[in-house]
Amino acid sequence: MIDDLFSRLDSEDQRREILADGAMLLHGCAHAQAPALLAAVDEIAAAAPFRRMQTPGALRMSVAMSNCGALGWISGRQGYRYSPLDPDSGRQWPAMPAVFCELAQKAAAAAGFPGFTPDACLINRYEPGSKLSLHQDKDEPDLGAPIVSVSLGLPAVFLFGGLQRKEPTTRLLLAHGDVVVWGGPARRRYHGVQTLKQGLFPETGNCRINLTFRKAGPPGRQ
Ligand code: MD6
Ligand code: FE
Repeated sequence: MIDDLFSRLDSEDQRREILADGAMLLHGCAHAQAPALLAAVDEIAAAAPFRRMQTPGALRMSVAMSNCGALGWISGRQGYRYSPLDPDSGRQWPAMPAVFCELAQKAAAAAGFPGFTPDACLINRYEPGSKLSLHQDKDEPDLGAPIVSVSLGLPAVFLFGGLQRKEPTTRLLLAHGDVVVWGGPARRRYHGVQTLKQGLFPETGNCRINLTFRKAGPPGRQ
């Protein structure tokens, strides 16, 4: 009886929500893998520590970042780009763990993008007070591949806009285990994350961790 109730809640927790043409929210899709994902984040951060990067305008981002995979997203006075090396250590980024890759592939396929093979995973760490301003993801040469975004830890309000910065945004609460996939016509939509509120989520040390999986290498190459 109780088991029935929980399996029903589990399946309800896995509902899919279409956000726009090409964008889908898979509620709870990463819930079962969350402990393994968080353990892997700790290992990655031991080799490539979280750091608050500088923007081209010389401001410091409030979100702390690291990467894993063949390419990592970096920001500095020279602009935004992908690099095979961590500029802080001069070494390659840690390899992408199998549990990351498998989840990203599964989520992309569930959202209608089969065959997604990410070569980059940007790891964002938000502490209460951190936010990410409205932006487009356009540093990847192959805009045909989707982005898979996994939310862990404290909930955050995600702002989902249009193709022009001035278009209105919708607010979306992203909870622990939620996965957003977007590609196709949604790939260049503006989006951001509102200032993270205080909360209790001991598994992540009271912060929010976001994994965004991308294909950042040249088009066609897998
Ligand atoms: C975040 N996410 O959720 C930041 N970008 O912390 C992103 O900037 C993002 O979630 C592209 C696609 C999905 C995303
Ligand atoms: Fe983004």
